[in-house]
Amino acid sequence: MKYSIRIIIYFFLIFLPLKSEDLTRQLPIEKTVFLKGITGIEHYFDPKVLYFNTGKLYKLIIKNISDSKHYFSSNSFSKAIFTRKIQINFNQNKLAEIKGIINEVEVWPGQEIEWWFVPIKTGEFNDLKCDVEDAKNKIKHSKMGMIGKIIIE
Ligand SMILES: [Cu+2]
Repeated sequence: MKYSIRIIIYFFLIFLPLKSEDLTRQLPIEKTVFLKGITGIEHYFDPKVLYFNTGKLYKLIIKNISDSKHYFSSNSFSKAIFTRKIQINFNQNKLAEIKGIINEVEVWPGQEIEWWFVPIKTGEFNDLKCDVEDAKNKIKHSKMGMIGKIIIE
């Protein structure tokens, strides 16, 4: 009898940690990417390289501190993650949550959004770009240097 109780306890100790959990309900790891630049001169992501790990929940704040609107667009990255939501805040209050598959976001000057996601696939994604056209010289921001890389390990 004692022996079988011990077996049951061992069974729980071994298999309980393997119980699956909802990965989208973890405490998020916060990261910020700034959209920077001056119309007619330069546009860029800061940092230009973003790192993430699979299985972790991230809250990526995409913050536009420039004088132009910008895209944060990477097709291959969007296929390597599960998006929990895009959250839009206004004056520290939640304004909206958008759910579903997101490929691209556009952020206006002085504004920011939060992209909540869990990376599910590893890889090096070189297609991060902004294809907004510069209001002065009519060249795409990506051609003026607004490109970047996302690495999921
Ligand atoms: Cu741009």
